[in-house]
Amino acid sequence: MTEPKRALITGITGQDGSYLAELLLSKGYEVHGIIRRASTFNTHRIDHLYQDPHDPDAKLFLHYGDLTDASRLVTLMEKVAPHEVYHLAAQSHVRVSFDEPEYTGNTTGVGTTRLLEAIRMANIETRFYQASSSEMFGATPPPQNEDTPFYPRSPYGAAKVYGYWIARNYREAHGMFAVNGILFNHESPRRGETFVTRKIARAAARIKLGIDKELYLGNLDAVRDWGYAPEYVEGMWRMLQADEPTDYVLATGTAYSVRDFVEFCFHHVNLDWKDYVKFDASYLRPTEVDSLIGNADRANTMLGWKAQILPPELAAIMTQAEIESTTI
Ligand code: NDP
Ligand code: GDR
Repeated sequence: MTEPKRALITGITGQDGSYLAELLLSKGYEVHGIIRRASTFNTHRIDHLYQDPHDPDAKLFLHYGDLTDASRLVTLMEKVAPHEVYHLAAQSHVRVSFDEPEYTGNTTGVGTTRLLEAIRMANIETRFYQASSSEMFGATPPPQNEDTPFYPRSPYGAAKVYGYWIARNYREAHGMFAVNGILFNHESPRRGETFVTRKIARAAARIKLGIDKELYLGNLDAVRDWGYAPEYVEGMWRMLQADEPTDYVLATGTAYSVRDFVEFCFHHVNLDWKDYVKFDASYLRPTEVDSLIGNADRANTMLGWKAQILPPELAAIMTQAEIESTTI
């Protein structure tokens, strides 16, 4: 019997990590995830996947570790010896990165170098996925593709540009199979509650159910290209199965504003959003990214990947999930 493929996922407790773990387990992989020690449980997104490690058939294994702890990353690479590494861990909140720029640089930026260097130090042959972001394009006008120049507008965006180039450098300098997936916003019912789509879907449901009375938001004019997260983790996997390593944009190619997304969610629960949405300047960013609209032609041609779920349906899925999971 051939040995199953082993994958190591950083950020397995996050939105994407949880969907990717599901996908890889369904494909027969042995999945290893790095989790942070916290004083409260932080594994709720993957609890349904938990397997007792004593079970001889167990396929999911969790290990404590942190992107700021280089020596731990080396011992983990040696121990797991993964065939594929999906590097998803990051301080991923753009607004928070203005409050914590140094920490964001240390984890989201230099954390990528620590992981790449851990692979080299452990002397293993592996394929590496870097979670790059449309935030790297920042102020460069849409449409954006793999050749669009970067102009980051936040400490988060700047840290991701560093991560992009260090991954490319390990590909070019050390011959590593390192790939940048430049992903535009992708959402789901598992999205963190402080990102705008989940915040809106949750509020629409809670207002409908009589729990909340209003929703405070910042800039309603920002335009984003929102896709559905489970489709995007499939794209990540396809990138690492290609014959040659290169970089790919994943996006839907659609353009809707935050205001449009508010309308979709409130429409789903038959409410007029104008009666409930209020402005709070604390949600504005010192420098905003006005418009991100991706062109995913390369992923379509080379990987056969195409987004299926578009923002109006996405908003309905997310709002319905909130209605069903909220207890009054
Ligand atoms: P989440 O914020 O949901 O998850 C982030 C993950 O990183 C969590 O598992 C978190 O652990 C972990 N993490 C944070 N800091 C550290 C650290 N110092 N050491 C170890 N682990 C850490 O992000 P998403 O799932 O949405 O995104 C996945 C990746 O893709 C991120 O790198 C993000 O920047 C990037 N990205 C996301 C896009 C999106 O639209 N979702 C678009 C483009 C890029 P814990 O649970 O303990 O907090
Ligand atoms: P983004 O996502 O910054 O695009 O980063 P977010 O949902 O935080 O913001 C999207 C847009 O909505 C506007 N906005 C608000 N945002 C939040 N969070 N809260 C509010 O109340 C609010 N009101 C208006 C923002 O100004 C912004 O224009 C996400 C993250 O997942 C990154 O990790 C990832 O790299 C990018 O998507 C692609």
